[in-house]
Amino acid sequence: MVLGIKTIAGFVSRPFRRGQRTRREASSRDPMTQAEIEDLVLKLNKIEAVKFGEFKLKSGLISPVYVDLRVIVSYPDVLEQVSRMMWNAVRGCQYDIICGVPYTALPIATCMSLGFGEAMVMRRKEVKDYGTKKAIEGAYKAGQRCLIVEDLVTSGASVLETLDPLKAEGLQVTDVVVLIDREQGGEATLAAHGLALHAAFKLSAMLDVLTRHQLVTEEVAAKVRTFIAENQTKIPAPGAPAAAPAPAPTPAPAPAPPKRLPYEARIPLARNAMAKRCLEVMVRKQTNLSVAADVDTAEEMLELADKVGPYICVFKTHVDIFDKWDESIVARLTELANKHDFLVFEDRKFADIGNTVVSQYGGGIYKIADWSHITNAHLVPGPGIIDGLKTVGLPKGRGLLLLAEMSSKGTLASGAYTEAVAAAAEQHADFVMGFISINPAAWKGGPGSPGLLHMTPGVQLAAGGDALGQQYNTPHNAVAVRGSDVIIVGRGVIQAADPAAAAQQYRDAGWAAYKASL
Ligand code: S5P
Repeated sequence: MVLGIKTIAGFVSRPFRRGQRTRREASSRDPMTQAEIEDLVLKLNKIEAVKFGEFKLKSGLISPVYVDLRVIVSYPDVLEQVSRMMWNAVRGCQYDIICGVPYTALPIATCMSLGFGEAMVMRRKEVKDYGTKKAIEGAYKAGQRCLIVEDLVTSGASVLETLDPLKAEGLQVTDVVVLIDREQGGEATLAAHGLALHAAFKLSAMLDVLTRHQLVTEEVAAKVRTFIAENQTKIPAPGAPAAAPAPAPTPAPAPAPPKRLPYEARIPLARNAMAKRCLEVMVRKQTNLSVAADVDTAEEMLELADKVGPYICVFKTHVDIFDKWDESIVARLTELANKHDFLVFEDRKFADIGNTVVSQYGGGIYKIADWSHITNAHLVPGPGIIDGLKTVGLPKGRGLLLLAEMSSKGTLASGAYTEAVAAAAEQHADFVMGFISINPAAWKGGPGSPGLLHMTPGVQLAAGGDALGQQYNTPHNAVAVRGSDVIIVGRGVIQAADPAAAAQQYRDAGWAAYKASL
């Protein structure tokens, strides 16, 4: 105990010896020197907080660089230096309290608090019961200014997860400090949310130091630079080349229940135009329900669309089960989609080589790409199927869902197959808007980037199944436990005596599950 006190006292005294009294005397902070950055980068390299090689990220991407600052808790000198440099990085910022993003940044924020007299609050990572447990712990008042402290920023998603509960408590948040900016679009995303990013240094500066000291070869450095350039999280400008999404920084397994960014926070993270539009509809109409119109005739389908339209974000069709199909049906369906503000999803489940799916998607009797905002495909043939569908769908602003898992008993879409689908989605996120999935919270590499949507079939108010292998889960299980974004309900709605009332019931259940999992 005595030893602990001595250590803390020694630490506290250091900045004061340097002429730094309180954080309010902004000008008394040391400007960061190149030598200091160099010194810390070499230390981080030595303790293996930064590694080079091949690392599978949460998103499924293989990254040539891996930065994991969790290890610094075991090196007090490094932890002290990190917190001092981050404190110096927010010279001139005005704030009353600081809040670390759990978990890696918590000890850093604590050190800033101890070393510089910063009052700190903590965000709970899991708030099990909204009624009794606070999302933010500590002493604070609404209207105070809060600085967010994070170890590194990639897409900015984890910072945004902390921003919302702080704002919900009435705190003002305008600045974020990180040790390392991975330069993958996080700064722009945070700026779009009114947050200024302050980084002690950037990943490129770290690479420069390590190459200069011959700890990393020019070849590896070039590989990392290419990876960073090609994996930007920013939404590309119209006509810009496709970019894969930013990887999450750690390959930790997804927690249960899954942590969830609000749909609105994911809109700027979606890089496919239809994914963005779908999230916008969901937020606007407060629904995450898709109805599967598995009825026999086109007239029944149109009638159903008009009835359930107000409660859904997506209307799913199987065009090849209707009794007829022509341009007037397309026109009426399109009119209903506009009237009720929903998207049409033709559940075609393409599964052929790229060259063939081009004709199947764009031509034939159905000309699916002309009227269906969304379609889906299996990845069994390999990535050529995405390339083929993309040539037809991307110019029309369409979105593709990849079948990563299926709801039916004995499905072969699991394990390594699901992982490969997740990785392919990340690589083609300009056109792939998300997945048909069942339990993304359990995916080995995590559920993928927050810009991708998960739509889940096999949903009814009571769990169970049918005689032909369909397996049902409840809306709560699908959304709040298994991490889905959109529930797809067929017979639960279409076989109800009053499909509109049933749709309303499923809409309420799906939305309540979403709210509970925020
Ligand atoms: O794995 C899947 C994928 C899909 S798209 N399992 C499914 O059931 N579907 C579709 O979802 C299926 O084709 C049907 O249109 C709907 C489920 O209907 P329900 O009546 O069982 O709710």
